[in-house]
Amino acid sequence: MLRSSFRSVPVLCALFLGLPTGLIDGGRAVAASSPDGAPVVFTARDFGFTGPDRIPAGLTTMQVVNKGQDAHHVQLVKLLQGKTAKDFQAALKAEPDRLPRWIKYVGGPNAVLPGAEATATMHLTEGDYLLLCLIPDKQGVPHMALGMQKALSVTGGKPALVSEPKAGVTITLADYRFVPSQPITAGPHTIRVVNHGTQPHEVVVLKLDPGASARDFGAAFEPGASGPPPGKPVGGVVGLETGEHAFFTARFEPGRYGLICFFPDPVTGKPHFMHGMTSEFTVQ
Ligand SMILES: [Cu+2]
Repeated sequence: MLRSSFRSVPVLCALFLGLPTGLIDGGRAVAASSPDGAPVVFTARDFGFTGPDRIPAGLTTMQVVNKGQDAHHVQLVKLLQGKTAKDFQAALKAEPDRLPRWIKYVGGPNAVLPGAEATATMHLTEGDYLLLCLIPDKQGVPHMALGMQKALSVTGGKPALVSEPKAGVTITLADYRFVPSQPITAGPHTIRVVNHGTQPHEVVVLKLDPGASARDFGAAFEPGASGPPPGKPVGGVVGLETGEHAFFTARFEPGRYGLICFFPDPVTGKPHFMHGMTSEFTVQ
């Protein structure tokens, strides 16, 4: 299942099929009213998101609860130039092999398995956003083309958070590597992620099987690979633009972990892990 979830990320951009109209939830606007610091919760299923249609601008903690049978994440993108969710669908139909240039990658909680949840915190300015799941199914069709798109309006109002969370560790994203500021210890952590690369990057945190590397995990999704990936995704932050930062929270148990980026390189088309964007660490 997980294997199929990530297998086609290398060719993700080639796999956007024509999107049926009406996939994007056009339901009533519902404002999220969360107490101080409480996350805005979205539920992921096979294949769709449910959650609020409208939230206040500002520092926002977003949680994805995976109630599906497959791995899911939330890639939050901002629609620029006054574009709408319908424009997004039309652009993908017209040019199925790439995402439109007028979107901005603004993070979101990264992949978790069924029954698990992940949390990320981002600065959200006013505007129109989409929640997307870029993870492909067994046939290589991204979940977003199967219905995992949700419109989100970010408007003025009182944000749930007023100051950034305190992060003990920063993971810097570069072309093509992860640079942690210090070792990650056992227990719960809030981790700051900043992209100092020249293109969007993500960080997927992996709980690795004994003896496995993050590169081994990535290799399980390359064409022709067989067998399940040696580990599982336990969150992180999905694609972030150059210069942007976000936070995620995760609880680390003693053991072996990895970091990996599946974002495709615009020149080679290969996922960044094939350019070396993986690393491992041991939590004592
Ligand atoms: Cu990357």
